[in-house]
Parts: sequence; C-alpha cells; structure tokens
Amino acid sequence: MFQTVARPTHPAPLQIVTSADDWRAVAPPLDQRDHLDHLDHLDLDEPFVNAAGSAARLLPPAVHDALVAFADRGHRSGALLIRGVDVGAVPPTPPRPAAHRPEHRRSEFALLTVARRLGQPVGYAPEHGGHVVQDIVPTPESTGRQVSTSSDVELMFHTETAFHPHRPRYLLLLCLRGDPAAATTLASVHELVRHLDPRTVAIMFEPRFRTAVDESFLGGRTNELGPPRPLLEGTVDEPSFVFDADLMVGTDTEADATVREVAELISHHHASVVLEAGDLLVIDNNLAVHGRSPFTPRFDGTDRWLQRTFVVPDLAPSAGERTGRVITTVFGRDAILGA
Ligand SMILES: O=C(O)CCC(=O)C(=O)O
Ligand SMILES: [Fe+2]
Repeated sequence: MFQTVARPTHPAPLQIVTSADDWRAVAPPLDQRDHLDHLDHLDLDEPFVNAAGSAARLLPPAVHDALVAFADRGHRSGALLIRGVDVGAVPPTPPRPAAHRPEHRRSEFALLTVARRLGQPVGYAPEHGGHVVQDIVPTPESTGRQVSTSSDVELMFHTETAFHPHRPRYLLLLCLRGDPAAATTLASVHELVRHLDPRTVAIMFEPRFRTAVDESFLGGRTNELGPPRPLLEGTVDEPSFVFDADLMVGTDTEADATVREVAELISHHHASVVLEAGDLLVIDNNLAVHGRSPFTPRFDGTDRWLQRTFVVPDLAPSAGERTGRVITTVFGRDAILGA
C-alpha cells in the first residue's frame, strides 16, 4: 500500500484586497492628465513621477501599511499581491510595447505611486527603450524566446537582470488584462534554504557562479559572462538571493551541479499566481525569483497585458550610469573600450 506524503506547498504572496473606490484619490493631478501630446519623447515626465511620490499619502491605508511592512520585513513568499487596483477602461492590447497614451495614465499613476512608496522607479536603456513603465505584451517575434514578451514557452526562473550592478530591488507588475493560462511563478529564498541541505546552502554563499549578460544589453553579441559571484549573500536567516536558471553557470563542476539542484527544487516548489485585471504583484527581487507559464497569444487586441516598473532603493549608486531615470550601464567589451 502506498502512503501519500503531502509535499509542503510554497507560501502564496501576502494578499491585500481593495476595491476601485479605495483608489479614487490616487489619480494624476488635473494639470497633468492631458498634456501628453506636448511631450516630444515617449516616456513619463518627471513631474508625473514626482506627483506619484506625493500620492503615497492617498493610498488605501491597508495598502500603504502593507508596503511599509513589506519593505521593512519582507514576506516568506517574497511577494505582495495588491488586488482591485483601478486600472480604468482598458483599450485593446497593443501588438507590441507601445508609446504611452493618455488613457494609460490612471494605471501608470497607481503603479508609480506604489513604486515610489518602495523607492525610485527606473528603466534600463536596452530594455523597451528605457521606459520607466513598460508594456509586457506578447509579440510575434518573441513567442519562443526567454524574454518578458514571450508567450508559448515557459519563462524560466530568474532574478530580474541578475547580471546587473544596479539590478532592481523590486519588480512591480500591474495587470490590465489577464490570461487564465499565464501564471506568474515565484520561488522564495526562505523556502530554498529550508529545503536544501546545509552543504549546498554553504556552496551558494561562495563566489562560484557566473551569469551571462542578457543579449539585449550587449548590442547583439552573446556569451559574455559576468564575474564570479555567490548565489546567496547576507545570512541564512536574512539572505539575499540572485539566480537565473537560463543564464547562470557554476565556475566548477560542484557549483554547476548546485545551479541544477536549485533549478530542480524551484521547478517543483514554487507559488503560481494567475494575474487578473487590477492585480498588482510586487516582487522583492532579493528574496524571490520569478517566471511565467506558457500561454497562447492571439494577437487580436485581447491578449494578456501587464504594465511593469522596476524600483531601486536609491538613485545615487547609479549616478554615473544613469540619465534621468534611465540606467545606461554598458557591459562587456564596450565597457572596456569605453564605447
Ligand atoms: O509575465 C510575467 O508574469 C512575468 C514576466 C517577467 O519575467 C518580467 O516581466 O520580468
Ligand atoms: Fe522577469
């Protein structure tokens, strides 16, 4: 006779449920709602981002307090899910990441208000033109690639821009239109250190892992590996985790086996969230890695659509490698040549 041993489930993100009414006050200032046509560039203007900073005091109190607690103490799942954000009337999903349009301003403002409570929203020059708020929509060119605009492949578990010296501390995904097949997957470092043996955890604290720089950051060149770094920093009780199941290798056989062991554990021990319109998922990029299940795009204006922003705790460390809110760090050969 078989005995079934229940596998402990991965904790779900901490959930805060709100209603559209709770978000009424979190709206772009009147003088900033309609002047988008006057901008000659396609990104958000700084007064808009600053207004979002002040609007943190207008957040629903439960959301505000959850953000404060999440920034202070994290959560064992590594993520916070705010439901019921008012995203306004959602136009058809654009066929590719699009320029910002006035009808997006309400959802962008809500996203940036939450972002500003956690730190400073930024974009990365090589990704989506450096926009601070990016559209994550399936594109025909990317269906099978390991990029956020993919669709019919599993997006493998990763720390956002694992290779980057100014990687975001938080990743915010606001869903404007969901797809029931597309689950955002999350695996928390707290679960990892609980389920791996201490010897493996000790190896993870050693600088024996290299991460390939994402193609898009290398102007088309590939196979540029970053310097050896640990997967874990801090302590076992307060760890910070960097991992990429696709782009990371060990510097020796034992470290390489550790990468595979971690990937294997995460592949069967993680949380899944199917985002619906009005869901805002805040991922602590130091505590959790994320991915996405495959889904089938239709390219007819009804596809899944997320708005995303990245948050760094402080703009100062990237000062020499940043223009406004766009981080411009150059990698690999170009960096050495000063190109
Ligand atoms: O589509 C998702 O749920 C996550 C995609 C992703 O990895 C990202 O936007 O960074
Ligand atoms: Fe990602």
